[in-house]
Amino acid sequence: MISHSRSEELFTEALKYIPGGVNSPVRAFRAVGGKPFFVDQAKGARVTDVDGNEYVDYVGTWGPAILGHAHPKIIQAIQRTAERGTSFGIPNPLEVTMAKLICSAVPSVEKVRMCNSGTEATMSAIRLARGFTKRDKIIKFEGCYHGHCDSLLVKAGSGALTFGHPDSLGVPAAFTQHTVVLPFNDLEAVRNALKANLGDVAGIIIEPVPGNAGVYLPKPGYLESLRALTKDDGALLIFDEVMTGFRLALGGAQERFGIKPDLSCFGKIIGGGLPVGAFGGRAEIMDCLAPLGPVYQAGTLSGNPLAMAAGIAALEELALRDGYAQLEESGKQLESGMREAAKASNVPVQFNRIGSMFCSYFTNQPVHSLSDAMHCDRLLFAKFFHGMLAEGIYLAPSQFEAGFLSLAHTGEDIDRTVRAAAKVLAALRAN
Ligand code: KE4
Repeated sequence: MISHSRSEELFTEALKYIPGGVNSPVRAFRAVGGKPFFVDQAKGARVTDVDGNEYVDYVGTWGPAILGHAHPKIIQAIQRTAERGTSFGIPNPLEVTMAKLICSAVPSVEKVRMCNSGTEATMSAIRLARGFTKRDKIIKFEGCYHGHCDSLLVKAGSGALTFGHPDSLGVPAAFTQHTVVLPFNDLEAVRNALKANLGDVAGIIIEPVPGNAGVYLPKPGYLESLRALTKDDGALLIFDEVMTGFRLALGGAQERFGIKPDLSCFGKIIGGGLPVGAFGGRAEIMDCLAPLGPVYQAGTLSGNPLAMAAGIAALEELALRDGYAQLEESGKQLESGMREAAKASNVPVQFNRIGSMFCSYFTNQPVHSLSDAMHCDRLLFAKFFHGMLAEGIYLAPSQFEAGFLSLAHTGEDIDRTVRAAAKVLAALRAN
């Protein structure tokens, strides 16, 4: 019998001092019930909780752990760098290395500015788009999550969606009056919104592959049409690649789909597991940023040597190994196994995947948008989640989150995951 007694003690303690006992809502297991476990350590594709239970981890700290946890090259880079100081607030050579790595991997990025989270990256990109175009409106899409900055926390995905309040309390209407929210994969809605706000839209921000309402894909031609529509209108196309960047290809979703956005946002993988964000794009836009231009943006720890060293080690290892072919193979193996398990169990599951990002939607309808995803049976997902956890497989604790494969997941890990899914789905069917 798996014990969670130490995790439960810690959670009780945490609840006294931390709202909800967690430092980020999605970790609280509120969407699936039960209490979160506390991690003692993580290595490769495994996390081990404080009670000694080990899990195959498909959350990967929500995306950064694409090489697996505690990759030796990242740990060595952090150790070596930390001995020379952790933060200077003065330019350091690693910032130049990181900037060159991002610009060489993502051709649409001619210049890039580091920050400390994905939220900061998207918040800053929005301000920059408004400053560059001298327009106020921003178009975003239902179910897309761009972090928790006020003007984008509208019909957002991820935790906001999980807890059923996609619009957060505490955000005055005045802060979101310039935010237009549209359904994803609906070009007519974009055309009409651009027409209704002619000359007022500073930018369209989008997760090119939404990973914060599960995982669903842009319909063929959708992203290309957004590129053409924004070019005609003068609005900037902003790809939020905090999750997809360096995940779906070294050049992110924009490489995979062959699109050149005007601005791109990054995070997660480029920090090698340390706090990081970045936004970049055409030099004429980026040069509007202080200290060159009138758009202010700053950060005490932006470009700090530790996060740079960890991120550089991660990106160099990714480029060296060209791990994307391996991630595609692992994704294919997981997808075919999960589809087979679902079919054999007769439980309605739609398994969506692109590269190493995936989601099992508990519905008998295909999922191409948030409204499709909302038909899912969340109770069934919760039972599946806990059934898999009991089998030693840790999935994202919400139907509205993505799962991630890493280069540390082996074929045997995936086979074990598929066997567990077959067992859990059969039990769900039986009850
Ligand atoms: P952060 O501020 O959490 O570093 O990044 C915000 C963000 C921006 N854009 C995209 C596409 C993102 O996926 C995220 C953050 N993703 C969530 C996972 N769904 C982070 C997990 C959490 O909130 O704890």
